[in-house]
Amino acid sequence: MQSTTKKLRALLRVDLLLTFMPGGALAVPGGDAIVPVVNELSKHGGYDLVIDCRDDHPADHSSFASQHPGTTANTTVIELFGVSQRLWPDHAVRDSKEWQYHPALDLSCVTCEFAKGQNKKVDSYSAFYDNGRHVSLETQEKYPFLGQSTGLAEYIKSEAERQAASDIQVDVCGLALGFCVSWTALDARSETYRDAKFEVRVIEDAVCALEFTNGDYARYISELEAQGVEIIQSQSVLQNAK
Ligand code: VGL
Ligand code: ZN
Repeated sequence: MQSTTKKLRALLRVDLLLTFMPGGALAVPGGDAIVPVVNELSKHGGYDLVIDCRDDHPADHSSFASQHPGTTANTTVIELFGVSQRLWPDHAVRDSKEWQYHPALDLSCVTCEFAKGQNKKVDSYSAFYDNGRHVSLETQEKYPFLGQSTGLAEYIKSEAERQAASDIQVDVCGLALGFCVSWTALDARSETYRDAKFEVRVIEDAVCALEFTNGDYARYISELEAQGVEIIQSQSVLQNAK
């Protein structure tokens, strides 16, 4: 008898919101150029799950420089409940215009959406867990709200079980490399299913980076590769889906 093994394949589309596009409050230069690539992948990449991950902040989120007098957006780094926090311009405020998806983003093949960054006390770059996940146990015990799951890992694993898949592969695209894309990919890589790590890939021509200093891009890529995240191009996904 021929044995068949199914791999569950998920595409995570990170933060394709107006707020991160040129003209938005936390614009990623060139961020809108990836939208057609993301659409193509979503439609023709052969994915079992296409998941939108959405930054979803209250207006007084503590990652906003506006909440901390005397600080500068994009530059100042503070400590919040024991977690290092770069401060940002007000962005992705729930129900605001900029919280909407880019109008050219195809939503027709989206399986579901996961929100992050809803708790004003802690930021959430990753679509899996808030930024408090990586602090010491001592700090987590002091601030028990740190390190919450969004439910994304549980959802992907339950879908894999339901579809009788033996492995899970997660592809990550969207904005911004270095922050939400990288943290999401690295958290995915730390997950296991049936005793194996998730296979994780970042689709390089379907992401765009927020760079502050020379060499940031290369550093982001090497940090991903060091954790076993594969860097691939959309063409190879589309070719293999045929
Ligand atoms: C992001 C900073 C703050 C991102 C979100 O999408 O990369 N970066 N919130
Ligand atoms: Zn944010």
